[in-house]
Amino acid sequence: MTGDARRFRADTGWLSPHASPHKPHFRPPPGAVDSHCHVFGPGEVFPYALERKYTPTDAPKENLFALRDFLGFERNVIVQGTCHGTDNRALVDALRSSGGRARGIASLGREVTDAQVEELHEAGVRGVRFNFVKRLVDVTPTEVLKDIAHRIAPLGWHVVVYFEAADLAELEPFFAALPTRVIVDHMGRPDLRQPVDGPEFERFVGFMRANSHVWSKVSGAERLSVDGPPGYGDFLPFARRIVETFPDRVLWGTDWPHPNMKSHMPDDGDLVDLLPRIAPTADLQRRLLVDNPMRLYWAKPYADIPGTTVFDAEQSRKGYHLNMFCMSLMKAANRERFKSNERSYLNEWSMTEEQKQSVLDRDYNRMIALGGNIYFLAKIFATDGKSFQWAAARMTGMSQEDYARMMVEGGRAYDPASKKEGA
Ligand code: 0GY
Repeated sequence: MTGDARRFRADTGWLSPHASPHKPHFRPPPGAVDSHCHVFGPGEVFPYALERKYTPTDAPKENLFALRDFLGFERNVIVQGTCHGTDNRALVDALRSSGGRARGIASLGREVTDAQVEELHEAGVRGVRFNFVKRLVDVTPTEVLKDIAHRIAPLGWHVVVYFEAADLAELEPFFAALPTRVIVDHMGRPDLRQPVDGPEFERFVGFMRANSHVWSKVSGAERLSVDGPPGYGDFLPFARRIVETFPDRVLWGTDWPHPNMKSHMPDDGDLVDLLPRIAPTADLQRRLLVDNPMRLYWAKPYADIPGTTVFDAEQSRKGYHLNMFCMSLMKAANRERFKSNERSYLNEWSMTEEQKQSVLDRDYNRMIALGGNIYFLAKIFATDGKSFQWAAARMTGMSQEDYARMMVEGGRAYDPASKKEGA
């Protein structure tokens, strides 16, 4: 392509993102993820696709990352916009520049090679987007989409789907049969003038209820609301119903830079301020903004090794004060102070209440889950006059004698009930 052809002019009347959103009053919990946003271009570097249905103003990664920090988020999930077609280069570039703080959802054509999919995975892509909104794309036949879904499933990726509420009935069997999790953009675009318990939204809730692999983004207030800014009042009961009914299957995102908005360009601070009204408790907020997206996008491949917690950087950060408390017990004077009043000594450390309680309970498995490292925790049981063997037996729920015999006889597979090696 020549230099000239790379100069793009945004569509007439195109609305650019808000230049100076206000600082949200709501502070997202630590580790919050904006799970639906885009990067567009810059067109000079990453040309827009020939088959696009709109030409936006550039919305580069630098602006997205600055907004992330300003709004109080830590991570992004960047969704390939239709204006880039199946050319994921702008997305990959943003992911690679994010220092591991962004994951991506790509668009793939049937011609994509396994090597290309591997490369996308390595860059941080964790899903593929199927778009059924006719004003945005020439819809791809479901047979092709099914093939793609089966190719990406072994990587642990999922499928993000975007469709209009009226098309759910027809698409439902296809979504139900997909071999991966299915994440619905903007609650399947309900008509907010209809009641929240009316037939259209009941169909969507029923669809989620019947399909435990289906999740929803409770985003898109600015697109769906008829009431409009700043409160987007008609959006709230719909989003809140989904959050309260499916608290472990919801995500939220800004949808920056809000492509194709015609009525207004939202202030992203207003959108963040809707969160406590969509997810009214701290627990729901943490699941929506941290736990769910982390599970979906930053899951550790070693997180489910039975009986093992890998002491990685995250655990180390989490357990820092707990482990420093343990190290303090190296000094006899500190051991004395701890033994004379455990609670008051623990209160000198900026540990969480849960960490303190786990120490008081001598619950070593809990301490490990909360970031404790056994080599530091050893200072606690040494202070109690106990050995490593005593601690290991306690953590596995065995007597010290059975534990010792198991180790002598070759390790974990020993079954103390039969006093023999297990299967
Ligand atoms: C959204 C919604 C829209 C556009 C796209 O990829 C896109 O072009 O997602 C829309 O126009 O409704 O989620 O950003």
